[in-house]
Amino acid sequence: MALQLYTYFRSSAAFRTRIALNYKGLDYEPISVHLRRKEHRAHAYRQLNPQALVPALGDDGFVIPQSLAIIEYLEEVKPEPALLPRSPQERAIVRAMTQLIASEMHPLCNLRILIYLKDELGQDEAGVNAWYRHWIAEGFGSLETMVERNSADGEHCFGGSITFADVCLVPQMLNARRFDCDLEPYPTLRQVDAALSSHEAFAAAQPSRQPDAE
Ligand SMILES: N[C@@H](CCC(=O)N[C@@H](CS)C(=O)NCC(=O)O)C(=O)O
Repeated sequence: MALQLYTYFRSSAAFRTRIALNYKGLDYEPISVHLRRKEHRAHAYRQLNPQALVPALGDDGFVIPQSLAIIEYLEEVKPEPALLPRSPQERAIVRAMTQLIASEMHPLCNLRILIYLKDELGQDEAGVNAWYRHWIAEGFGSLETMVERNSADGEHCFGGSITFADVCLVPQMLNARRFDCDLEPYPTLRQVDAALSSHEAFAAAQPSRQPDAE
């Protein structure tokens, strides 16, 4: 497979896809789309991804936007090593955790939301930070309980192996740290995050290790 990943080092949604690609041992060409320079809004990128967001995955002429669609696609085209458990019930729980992060938490804390709060709604830095920290606490509060119930070893969100939920957790934890969110109330999430961060698939996907890192 000749894969291209439209990515930005600091993008947590792109970070998810980098982890999944690494975990499955898939080579890809990273193509940097600089968000602060608004390269994602340029006509050429919109032609590829009308939503003007990163990531997007190119595969043989197809361009797939949305990080969850990308990781589901990778799971289908390269099922092993698996990022989903075997039973439908277990898969559903993993997808529920994944969506808690990617569909509930992340969209409220995304760059364009923070810029809108500041530029259009006149919020100062303290206001924007309060918004960010509120939604992180809402999401991680629930996720802490779910992971506590479902992790078999305290090193994975679900069971005893890496799943989509782990792929989404690590980037969201990094984001939360960047915004100085209080992570003390989430000991299980901190423990899982620490265990996963030393795994090479996660370490190599870190923003600081990307070719476009600043
Ligand atoms: N639901 C999308 C979210 C993608 C997204 O929001 N990407 C961010 C970077 S993490 C982005 O491109 N932001 C540009 C902007 O907000 O203008 C996904 O999972 O791929």
